Amino acid sequence: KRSRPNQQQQHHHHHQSGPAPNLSTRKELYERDFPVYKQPVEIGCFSLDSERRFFNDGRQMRYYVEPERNPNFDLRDGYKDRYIKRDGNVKEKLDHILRWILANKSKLCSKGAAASPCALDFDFVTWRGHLTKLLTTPYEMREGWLLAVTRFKGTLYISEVETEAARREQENRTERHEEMMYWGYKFEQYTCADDVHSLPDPGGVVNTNEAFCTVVQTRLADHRLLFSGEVDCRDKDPKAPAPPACYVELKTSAEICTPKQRSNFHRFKLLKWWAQSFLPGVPRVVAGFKDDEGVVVNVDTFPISKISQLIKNEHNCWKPTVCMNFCCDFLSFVKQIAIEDHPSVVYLFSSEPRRDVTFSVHRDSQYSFLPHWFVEEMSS
Ligand code: 0WD
Ligand code: CA
Repeated sequence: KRSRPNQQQQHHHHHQSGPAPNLSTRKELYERDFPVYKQPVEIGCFSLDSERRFFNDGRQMRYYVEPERNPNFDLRDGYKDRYIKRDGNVKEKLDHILRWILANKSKLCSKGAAASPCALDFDFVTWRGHLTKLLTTPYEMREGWLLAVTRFKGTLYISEVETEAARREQENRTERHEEMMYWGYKFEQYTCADDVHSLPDPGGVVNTNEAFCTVVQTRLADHRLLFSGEVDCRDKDPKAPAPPACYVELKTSAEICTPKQRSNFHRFKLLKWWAQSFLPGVPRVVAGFKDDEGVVVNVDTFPISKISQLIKNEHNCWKPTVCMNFCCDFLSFVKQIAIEDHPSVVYLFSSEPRRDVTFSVHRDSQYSFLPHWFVEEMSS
């Protein structure tokens, strides 16, 4: 059983008073020029099959088949009898990304001194989803996060730790909520085909173990990043641009009937959608708007590059530059704090809404996440 991180040693310094200040999440502090964010480049991909086995290839790639504008897709169909749900109790941490790194070791590693046989040319390795959480932090009023960081051979690995609040929410999920989580995957099945020339198969089984993930390289200011994110499907046109520009992100959202609903959609949903797809350079989100019965009543495409204009009329709305500057400053903060280079040392960063980001240090604890098979192979 793990102890709660806030019972561990805490550091509560302020800027003036010491070498280890916490990081503010106040949005006003991040309203600066947009930082340099290099065009993300896909340097590889991997697939997870129906049994969650890893493959260093794109076998799980799917192809987008544009639906009608008003399709009436029944998202409840198959929930009881054609749904295989991934086991959420298995915490995979960074394992799949680490497997991908080992499978591509020869092209990634720059040989250093004899003492460090393989050093990556990256400052950070993480999931895209963790970076999305960082981007939205200055606007997050409900959920906190815990990010574990380990410095190993100069690279900082970032892996999420489930918060107590998230664990409780998962345990207390209603049957209705459980079913609604299926709806997003069902929408994917209505709009994705397994092959370039085939059509979607709404009569098939939805298996959420299956995934196709892109691995991208980019730079945010002076932070060299390697991250991976799950991609729903790609444009099937052979003349479509190369990845990630051909990728399509699929979403479902409640049908918008009132000005209040539209405003909330702009202020909260579009922030999450923008952050998630902007990071890997996925250019568009296709959204299925569903009614309370789980029927998709209309479908709309949102180009990521148009989202910031779309929200400009919204009062007190989020700003992309705040998201990116906060993420950038958080990564600088991590570089400054996570000094000791050791695979079992974890710097645990903690965020709660409207609070500064704090951290604590843990040696050989339950937070250590770099597996032995990774540490050993990177050391030889
Ligand atoms: O804490 C996490 N987020 C972890 C994610 C811990 C361990 C593993 N993963 C991995 C899985 O291998 C999964 O394939 O998450 C991968 C997706 O990573 P991501 O792209 O960085 O995550 P995110 O951007 O949050 O989610 C992308 C999609 C989701 O689609 P929507 O449209 O709902 O954003 O990945 C799915 C989901 O379909 N997804 C997950 N699949 C498996 N395990 C998970 C998860 N923990 N979280 C989201
Ligand atoms: Ca999706």
